[in-house]
Amino acid sequence: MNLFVFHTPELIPSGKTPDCAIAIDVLRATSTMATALNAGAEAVQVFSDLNELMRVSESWAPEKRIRAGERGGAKVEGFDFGNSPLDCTPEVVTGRRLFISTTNGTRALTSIQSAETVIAAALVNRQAVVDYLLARRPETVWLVGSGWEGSFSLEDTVCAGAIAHRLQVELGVPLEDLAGNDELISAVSLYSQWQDRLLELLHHATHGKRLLRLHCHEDLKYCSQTDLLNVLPIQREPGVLVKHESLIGVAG
Ligand code: 3SL
Repeated sequence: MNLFVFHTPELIPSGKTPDCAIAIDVLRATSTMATALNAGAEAVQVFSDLNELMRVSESWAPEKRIRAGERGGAKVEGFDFGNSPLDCTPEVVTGRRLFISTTNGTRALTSIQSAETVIAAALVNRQAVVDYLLARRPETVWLVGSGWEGSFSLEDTVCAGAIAHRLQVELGVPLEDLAGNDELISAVSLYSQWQDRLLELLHHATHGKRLLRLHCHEDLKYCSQTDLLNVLPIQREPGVLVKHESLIGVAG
């Protein structure tokens, strides 16, 4: 396995696709997607554009859909949800499709949707992602941070490092054997330094501070937890992610 970290979707090399592409938006889109699927949502469908989301979801019965829209950290008027994972309780999401558009996370997923395998990762489902990679062993893996409007985000890179670090431990190989680029090594260093203080790191992050100004303390706490959910959101068709059902015993 050869792992590459790209801090933002803009840094993805053009004209190439990996065997497996992993979008990361710890605060908060991929944390929300993992939580919704874990709580029983039928699927998550992602959109870059809010109007397109409204148009496509219109053909779904209101009791079968949830519309989530976030811009600048806040809920978009007229939508059922903003982008808080804490809204995704089984009572509300079971059997419904989450139609979601966020500032950066859904854009990251859209930018990698042509890869053979597309996954959404966050700290909360880190081990599920690692288990899938260990079972399938894709040759080339991209870990793509969502960043914030084109710039680096601490929380996405630390999550990329958490995934790579765990893989390295489980495979028992030197990091050099896995690292496809320098960014991968720096992501693992970031994680190694902060692994016991992830909530504190999220408080230092620019987007963490933005969310704290919006009173999202509980969201930061939730999203800073590692290996909380055994769920793997995986793309079934472009833009539509479902819960991967067979993490155990998958042949290589
Ligand atoms: O940028 C995004 O996609 C977000 O997840 C932003 S927020 O955490 O909902 O503010």
